[in-house]
Amino acid sequence: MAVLKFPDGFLWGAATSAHQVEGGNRNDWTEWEKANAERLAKKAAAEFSHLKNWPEIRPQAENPANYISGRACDHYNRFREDFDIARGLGHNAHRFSIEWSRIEPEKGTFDEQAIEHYRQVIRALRERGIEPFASLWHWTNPVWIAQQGGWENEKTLSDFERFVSFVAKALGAEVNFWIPLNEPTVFAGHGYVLGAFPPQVKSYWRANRVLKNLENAHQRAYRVLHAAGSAETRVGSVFNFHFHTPHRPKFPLDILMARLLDYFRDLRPLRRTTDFQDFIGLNYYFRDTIRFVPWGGRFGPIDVRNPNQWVSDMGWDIYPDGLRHVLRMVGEVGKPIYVTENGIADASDQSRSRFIRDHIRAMAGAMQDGVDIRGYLHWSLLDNFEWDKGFWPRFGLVEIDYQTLERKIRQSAWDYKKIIDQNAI
Ligand code: IFM
Repeated sequence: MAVLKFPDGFLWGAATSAHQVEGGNRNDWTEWEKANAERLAKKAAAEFSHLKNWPEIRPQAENPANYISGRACDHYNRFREDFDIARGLGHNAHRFSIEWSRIEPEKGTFDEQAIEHYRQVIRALRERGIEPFASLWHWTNPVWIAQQGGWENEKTLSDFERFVSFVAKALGAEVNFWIPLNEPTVFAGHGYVLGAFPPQVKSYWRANRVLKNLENAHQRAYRVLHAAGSAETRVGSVFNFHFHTPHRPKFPLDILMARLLDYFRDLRPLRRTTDFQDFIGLNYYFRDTIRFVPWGGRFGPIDVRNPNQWVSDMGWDIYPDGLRHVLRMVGEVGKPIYVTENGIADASDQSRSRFIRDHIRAMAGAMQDGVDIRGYLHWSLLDNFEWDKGFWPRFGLVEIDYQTLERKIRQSAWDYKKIIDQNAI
């Protein structure tokens, strides 16, 4: 196979989010975890017993403690050790998030120590030659925000703007790449359509209001970050993209449904905020093969019929070439793209090296097609707390022993390093 070279200065690294790795948080998710851990453990069999690895995950998935984020990876205290690992693995970029509930635990009360913590995080990255990508909202909210109605309440827009402004003034000189929001459609879909995430609403109408508010919040954050930043400041939110492909490739209704999902599930908030994105953060995980059905599909007339030849521990249909497709689709917007997440739940680490290689090859293919891609951040640096699934899904380049908090570098992390060192695939 031909060797594909990446441009000099291409960014390579990994991503995390505060709630999933830090430990010791107090936000709307920690409240929800306490209230829902028993329920999640009870319904685990119904949800996951079809998975091949059910016997291995079962003890954890049926244990309520699995659903409490607790001390997570204790990354809040061990970030230097973790960044030493990232540097040793050749990373020159890292995405992390700043936890709003730490910075502003009560409305209008800002915690200087918390901001100092993130200043130290950013400096620790820079000292190791790693470019920080700072997310400002990765799904968690301070409890007081949830109490006032979260993202359904327009007041949250000005509250978020004030938080962003505070962070931008404090850290604007130290960060070039800002990500105001992570995956707004996933948040709205899981929290307000499927009812799987807090606040467990099932209403398209309310989901739509949340999405609109988030789009608006992004635009306000964009202005604030540029006003407080420098000529180097770059602002772009992160969007998750699925590869939707028709089950019957020539059947018009399957094609139409796949294109509708592209738009409503993935593209809409991006299109509505394009003028306020200096770059696009693109996340890609799996394929959904779409079939029109008159009734009873996963989304009404839309059903998902994946071939599932290669599945992750979570049952996601892995399809590396889908990354090339979504990159080409998003490339049409005409902004530079960073792949800000791409990864696999793979506890045995049997598939991760191939996953990384095949996806990076697909990304290189999109670059050959003319798409302007500037970096790749793998999800994730560490095993972490996978939201309503808890701790059993293992996404890390680095394995965490949750008893001892020992870090163990997986073989796939070294295989990824080879690609990084060569800057080629
Ligand atoms: O863990 C999540 C992350 O928080 C958002 N994007 C998808 C990842 C894997 O599910």
